[in-house]
Amino acid sequence: MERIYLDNNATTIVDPTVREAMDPFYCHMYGNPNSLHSFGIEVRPYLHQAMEQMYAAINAGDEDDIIINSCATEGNNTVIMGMYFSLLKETRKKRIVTTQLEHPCIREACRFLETQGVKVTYLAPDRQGLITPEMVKEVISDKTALVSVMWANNETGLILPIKEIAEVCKEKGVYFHTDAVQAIGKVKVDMQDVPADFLTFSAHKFHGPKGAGGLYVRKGGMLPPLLHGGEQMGGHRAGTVDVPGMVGMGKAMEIAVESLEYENTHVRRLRDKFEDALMQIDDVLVVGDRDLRTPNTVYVSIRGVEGEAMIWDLNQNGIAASTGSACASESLEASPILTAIGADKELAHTGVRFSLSRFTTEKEIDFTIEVVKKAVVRLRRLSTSY
Ligand code: C6P
Repeated sequence: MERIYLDNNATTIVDPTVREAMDPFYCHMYGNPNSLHSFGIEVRPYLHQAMEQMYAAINAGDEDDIIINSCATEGNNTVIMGMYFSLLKETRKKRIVTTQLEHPCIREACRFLETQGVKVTYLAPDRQGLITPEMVKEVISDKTALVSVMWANNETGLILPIKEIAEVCKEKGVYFHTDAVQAIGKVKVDMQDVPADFLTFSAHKFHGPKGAGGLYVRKGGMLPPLLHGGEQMGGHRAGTVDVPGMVGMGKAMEIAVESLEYENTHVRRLRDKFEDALMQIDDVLVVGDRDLRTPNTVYVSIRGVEGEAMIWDLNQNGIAASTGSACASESLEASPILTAIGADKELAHTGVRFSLSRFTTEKEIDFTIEVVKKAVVRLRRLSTSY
């Protein structure tokens, strides 16, 4: 049975070109870039090139920093914990503003800080699933140190008005962080246009390797390190640099930006075709206006069909999708986003996320449409509530 991968918001296939770029750094050029001998020296130009690729991909300024780390969870924790030690702990600024839409690595880091006396506001999305600049403006006070709002939501694909939210924070003199994990390669990310202080990304979400991530830090906004130790990353993140990971992330980011047009035409067309077919089924709700979403994502709720049951039927047919965030896949809680946008309890248990990529084919989408239609008929027949 051929398998079909429609869970690209969880992780992506490594682009073969990226893998090729990484390959020499495992068994051939394996030196530690901090070493003074030829093994170390020979890898440095490749790291420099990877940095250049990342700077160019997000249009970072020469005086800005990108701290290479292991994943978005690390980047996001570096910002939340770093702000705690540099500002929240020692000054009268004791507040963080974030949203109910954030990934657990923001939410749980904030919850931990609440145990340390920090006050956190978790903004609820509106009925469209969005956070507006006005909502942010309303809750910022002179005690707010940091606002953290994701650029694109991992479950719904909804794109938040990050430029406008960043501008509100700048106007109010508050640090602004955005988790751009689901935005890179899907929307244009231009740090000259968006006045965010910190931005997080993770290579495995844009066809790069797992275990490599980055944290953009605007000039002058340096944070204390999360990992203390050696002088790597200018002392901002200790630990030997994962050379293949960094090279792969640079290459993947370059290709992701070059593929933006393709994502927004070809991938979008396949997504829309799939979504149109879903909408032909009775009692189906797709969350969020499609023009406000990343071009690869559909989050659908099918009345009478439990999300887990649909995932099981899809999996039996070789199709991979998810009920939401991969890291919450074992939780039987109702989807927080469906709950937040006001879906009733039954509907909130029926969310299924399909996320495409530039490697998804039309044939795969056509096959998936047929499988979903059959699964809906079968599962609704078994349902006691439909
Ligand atoms: N979301 C999903 O299925 P890591 O794994 O640390 O590189 O990325 C964490 C992360 C942070 N922010 C956002 C918006 C994310 O989507 C993720 C990962 C996956 O939705 C796995 S839980």
